[in-house]
Amino acid sequence: MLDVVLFCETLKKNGFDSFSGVPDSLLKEFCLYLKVNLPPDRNIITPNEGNAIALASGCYLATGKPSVVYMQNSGLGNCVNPLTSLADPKVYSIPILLLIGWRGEPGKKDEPQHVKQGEITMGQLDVLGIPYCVLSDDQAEADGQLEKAAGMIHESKSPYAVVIRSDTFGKYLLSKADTSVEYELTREEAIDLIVSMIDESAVFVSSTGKISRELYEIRDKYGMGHSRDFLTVGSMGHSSQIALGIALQKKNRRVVCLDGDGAFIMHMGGAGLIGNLSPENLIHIVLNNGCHESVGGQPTIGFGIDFTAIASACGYNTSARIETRKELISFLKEMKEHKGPVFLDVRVNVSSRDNLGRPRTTPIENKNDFMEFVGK
Ligand SMILES: Cc1ncc(C[n+]2csc(CCOP(=O)(O)OP(=O)(O)O)c2C)c(N)n1
Repeated sequence: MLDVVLFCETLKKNGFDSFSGVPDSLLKEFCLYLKVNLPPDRNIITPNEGNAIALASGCYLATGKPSVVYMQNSGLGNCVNPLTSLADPKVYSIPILLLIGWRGEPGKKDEPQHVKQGEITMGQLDVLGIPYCVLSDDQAEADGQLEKAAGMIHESKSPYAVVIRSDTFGKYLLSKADTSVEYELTREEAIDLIVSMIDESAVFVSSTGKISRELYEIRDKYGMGHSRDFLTVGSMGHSSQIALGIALQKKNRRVVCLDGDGAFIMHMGGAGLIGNLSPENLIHIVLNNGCHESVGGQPTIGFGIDFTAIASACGYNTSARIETRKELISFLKEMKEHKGPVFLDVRVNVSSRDNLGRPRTTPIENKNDFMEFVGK
């Protein structure tokens, strides 16, 4: 295993002192090191991975120094366009060091949403023409790889990728997510109240990470089955548009989107479409804990944005911020009086159960059950 402190020192020795990206559970220790040791303007967590490529490009234009961009391999899709039409040597030729967490590595057990991405990661880099190495877990070898990467980046003035396997980094500090108790509700309690107070005919579309896992367990607890829920286990940031697609087709059915703040911010433009198309049966709920809790608790800008003002400006007919249990209960009790689309910014604590399970159904089973329920 690599010592993340030594890894970051080697990066520094090779001239890398600016970082941006979207966190990943596989890079949790690395992200934690950056959070603890760098000033906020040297480690910028971006809404999505494409933004990080653009930010690193701006940084290079201003300083002539390449930056590091980190991401989970599922983020590669979000940066294909800026990698091919901005950083590529045939366009502006911008040197960037990519650190890519390899979820779904063939031969290793992982969740269904990572399997395909794990298989094609190297192929994607090949197609993009980005040279890469798989980071060794031997310190001396890894140092050599980083030195070589830095040399190639400087010479070619273009991106180079270091692909990182699971369990490459040893523990840094206690590496547990900061648990904040700023707000009264936990995310799980908020979901529980929403599930139990919204009419049983409503369908749910939940976002990737622990939101979907908690929703799944809550349905078990109430013996409701899982056919009302489309669990968007991958496709971070897209659940509100899936919900929109359903709401526009099934106007007599209430459609609830359970979103995360990180996911909402990742593709916030979708809010404009919801507001403009204005389906009255859509309820869009952001469970806002101000961080990416599912992958280690790295901060989002969720507490620094007035989501309700954005939703109103986009054209949602109702938008409200909920900070307490009482406020949530009273809003849900009067749900029928609120004209949709409804937007709720529900503030929740950073907390989740250690024994939280994972969906036992496959994504295809989930899709089939859901379509049958929606079709009724
Ligand atoms: C495109 C993409 N980038 C990164 C990830 C890794 N990832 C999975 S869940 C998650 C955090 C989600 O944060 P948020 O939506 O705020 O929900 P929370 O975990 O706090 O409930 C991230 C970054 C991903 N799945 N897809």
